[in-house]
Amino acid sequence: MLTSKQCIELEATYGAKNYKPIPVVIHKAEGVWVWDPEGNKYLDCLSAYSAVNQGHLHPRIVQAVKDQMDTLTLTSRAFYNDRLGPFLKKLCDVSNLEVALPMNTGAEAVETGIKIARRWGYQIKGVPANKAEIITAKENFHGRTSTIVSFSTDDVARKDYGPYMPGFINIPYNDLKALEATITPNTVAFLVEPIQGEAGVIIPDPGYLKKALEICRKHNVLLIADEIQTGFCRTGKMFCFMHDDITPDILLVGKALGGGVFPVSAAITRKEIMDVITPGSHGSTFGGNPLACAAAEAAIDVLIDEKLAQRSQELGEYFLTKIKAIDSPLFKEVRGKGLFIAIELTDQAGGARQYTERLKELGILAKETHVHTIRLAPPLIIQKVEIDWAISVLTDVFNT
Ligand code: IF1
Repeated sequence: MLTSKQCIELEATYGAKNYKPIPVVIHKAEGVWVWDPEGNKYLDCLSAYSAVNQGHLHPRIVQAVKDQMDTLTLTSRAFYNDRLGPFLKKLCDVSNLEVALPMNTGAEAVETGIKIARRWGYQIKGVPANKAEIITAKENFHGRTSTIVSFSTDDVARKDYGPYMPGFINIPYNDLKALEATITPNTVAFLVEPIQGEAGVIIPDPGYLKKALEICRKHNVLLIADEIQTGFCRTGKMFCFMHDDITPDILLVGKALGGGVFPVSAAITRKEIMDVITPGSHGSTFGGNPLACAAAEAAIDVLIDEKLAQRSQELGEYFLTKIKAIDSPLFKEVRGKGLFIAIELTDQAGGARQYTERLKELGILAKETHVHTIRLAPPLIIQKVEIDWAISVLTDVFNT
């Protein structure tokens, strides 16, 4: 077996330098725990950016994939396969929506949402050709394609990738007045994260999404919710929009839909909107493949049968309360919804990275976001004793 050092050196030599990982090599995993090649054990408090909500190697998901692997893996969409229909039905049922278009990565789901909204704008709303506008929020993160980085406000993600895609207008997050003031007759959609993940778990005022939807309805604009990170029980409900008792016009999902096994994503909407997508106008070789569908169906079943929304809600509250109780001069703010938690450190703390590296030394894997924030998002199957252990480590690191 390669040592951690060898693995890191190989990546440094043969890999592009588009990441700066915490210096830990993960060799195997089970549930909330991961191990490096030397046998050190760590609590995973990132969950692959919420793609492993069900826990690593969930036996039911692994079994579903193994069974499917022996039967059928890939057909393309040139033919039907017997796993896609049942998967789409399940996905629509849990989303309160009617029809879904399966893709692979989150960025592809976002691209799909943009394409649906633009077509809807031209063909249903009657926007003049090539004039469609989509409103987005500053500090957004929706992925890394050339179109998506066009409306990023993060210079690191965007710089020197132009020419940029036109047709996007950024407004401040959590600002309903700006939303209404920015809508024009050519606005087709407002694309927004219900909680901004990469920006540092930024939670808008209660009712933000509900009021945004009202404004969108009033002006015949589609609300597109990017729940790629907030979805599938991360925030204490199946989807974050459910806290507001609404349903967006277009819902974008990914990450945990693949059960930690495959990239599986989708754009989900109502029939009358999705009908603008016609044969040949969109697709993907791997989107809707039977292996992905098997993983995704099991992934959704696990969330429901193990009541992971409720667990996320209850354990999230417990974890958040306990973190807030750590008396640390380094904390500027501790916030969260469900098991989606962030610790924002003071400027004096000198950057979050040294603390994520220290946490790693003590057996907790977490990742800083931007300079000052540490995100804590363990698999939703985490147990109270494991949270208690994490609190003791966090106390060691921060109660200085
Ligand atoms: C990386 C961040 C998290 C997302 C939302 C779409 C996508 C993402 C709300 C695109 C992806 C990932 C990408 C990953 C790191 C991670 C991330 F820090 F970059 F912003 F989670 F916070 N919408 N987020 O959060 O999905 O195409 O990646 O499947 O390394 O870029 P994707």
